Amino acid sequence: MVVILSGRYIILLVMIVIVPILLAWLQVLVLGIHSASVPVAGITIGAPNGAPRGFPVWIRWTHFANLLFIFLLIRSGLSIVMDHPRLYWNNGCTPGTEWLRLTPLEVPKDRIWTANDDARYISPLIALPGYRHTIGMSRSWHFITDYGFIFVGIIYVGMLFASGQWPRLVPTSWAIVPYAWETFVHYVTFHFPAEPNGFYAYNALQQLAYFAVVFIMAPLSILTGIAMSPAVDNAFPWYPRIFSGRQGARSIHFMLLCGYVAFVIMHVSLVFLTGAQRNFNHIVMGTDDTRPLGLIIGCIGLALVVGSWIAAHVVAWRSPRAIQRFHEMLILPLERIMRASTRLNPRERYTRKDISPYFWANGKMPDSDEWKRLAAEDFHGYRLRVSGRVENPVDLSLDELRALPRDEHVSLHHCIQGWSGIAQWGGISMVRVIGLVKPLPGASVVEFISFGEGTFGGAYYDTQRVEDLVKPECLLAYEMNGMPLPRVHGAPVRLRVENQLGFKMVKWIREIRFVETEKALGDGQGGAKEDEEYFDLLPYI
Ligand SMILES: Nc1nc2c(c(=O)[nH]1)N[C@H]1C(S)=C(S)[C@@H](COP(=O)(O)O)O[C@H]1N2
Ligand SMILES: [Mo]
Repeated sequence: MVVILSGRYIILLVMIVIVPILLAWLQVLVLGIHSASVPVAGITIGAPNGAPRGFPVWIRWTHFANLLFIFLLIRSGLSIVMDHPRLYWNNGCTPGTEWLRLTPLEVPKDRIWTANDDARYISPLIALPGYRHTIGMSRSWHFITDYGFIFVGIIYVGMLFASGQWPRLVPTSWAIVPYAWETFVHYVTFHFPAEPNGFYAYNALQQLAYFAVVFIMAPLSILTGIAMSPAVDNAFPWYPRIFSGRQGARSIHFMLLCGYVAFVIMHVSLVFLTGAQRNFNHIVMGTDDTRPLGLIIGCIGLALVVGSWIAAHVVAWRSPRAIQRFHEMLILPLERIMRASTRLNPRERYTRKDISPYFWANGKMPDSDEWKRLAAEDFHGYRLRVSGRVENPVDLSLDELRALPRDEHVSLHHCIQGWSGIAQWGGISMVRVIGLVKPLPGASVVEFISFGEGTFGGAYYDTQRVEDLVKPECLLAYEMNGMPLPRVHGAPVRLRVENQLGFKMVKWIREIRFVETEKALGDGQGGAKEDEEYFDLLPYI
């Protein structure tokens, strides 16, 4: 895997890592090492009467469950990030402005280079499910695991406070900072100190690290995760701005992933370096002794965790549809709420000056003769047919479409792969189209059929619920940034649904049909991407 970090960030990373280490060495050379033991975090984890509390059963089980989930999250997260292996701080994802690139490729300027072309391979040994462009399945795993991770997190933090164990993790005095520094100096200058017995108390640096993971990193992962949701971002455009935009949120989300990996490496190393047998008994058995049992059962637990990666991998490849369904079942309640809530309606808050200088393109350009012929004559012969279960089917030329009332908005586009971009879209609202054709009772789903092909051939199509189409800012767009819709972006007409992910917005629309259900179309999953690539049906997140 190639990692290319932009110059500024190399300097920053070096400063963050090297400077403290140098300072620690300097301190030891000038002042010597203070003591053979590191300061404990100022508290002892005893009950008020001084009796030790140790590791009750809920700590031990949540610790294990967390271990299971965090690895599945990291592994599926790596598959997700490789589908658009570039990280930015700007919403437009302009090539060349990445601060981190996980691909050796520069975006070619002399030909069309889609986001799908840009996806990279990652080994299934480190990612779930790995390989190239497996984002449908990796997202399903990521979101399924999210439920577990958040559930365990709530139990853990709740119990931490309910049981009075919280002083284990939460620093109560600023003295923790110099103490933690002192501990850091010991470690990086290889003066392995005498450690407090972790059954009763942690050293200051250890406490700060645990505190940071539980109370800073985990909540920040959840918050930045939410900031990548199209429904949330287009309903509350102030929210992603907290993280300097959707790409800022994505960058921070990835840094946190790296943070967990770094934490796991250090945590596990220290568990082994400071007395594996005793430490394993603490967290596995809840006893403070040096019998081998904890280590043995602990290793079985670790084997189960590794087994979960293999199992998740096998299920992803053998029964992807089952995972897709399970994911769908879990998010169904959320989907209902998001669909019904008018508070989540998209609300344009962007202005023309926010328009991104660059906008990635996606999908295969149509290469049917029909589309090429139409394109060659600037779509003069194009007719958009809207039919199916409607009272009044229509057949409109581009000029007729343009003669209808025009709507426009500036919005943030969210591709499932991770990139985004702000553009202005002009066209006719779907509400007006619906008013024109008058759907018959029972026509609750609308199919958009493209001139273009899906990833594995066959016409690209996708479906929408009528409830979503009547929401604000849902357009049949024939203009982008004040110009006729460019060919790569879907000429002559494409769909815009601002509370959803990009793959729902069919480009190069040939035909629109009102139907009763998506079940009778294609493989019945609601669209080409859902059928073939197991994309999720909750496009709001
Ligand atoms: N016909 C068709 N429409 C499509 C696609 C496609 O492959 N074929 N890709 C979708 C995806 S994944 C995205 S992100 C958007 C991209 O729109 P853009 O090329 O204007 O950025 O189009 C959507 N519409
Ligand atoms: Mo996309």
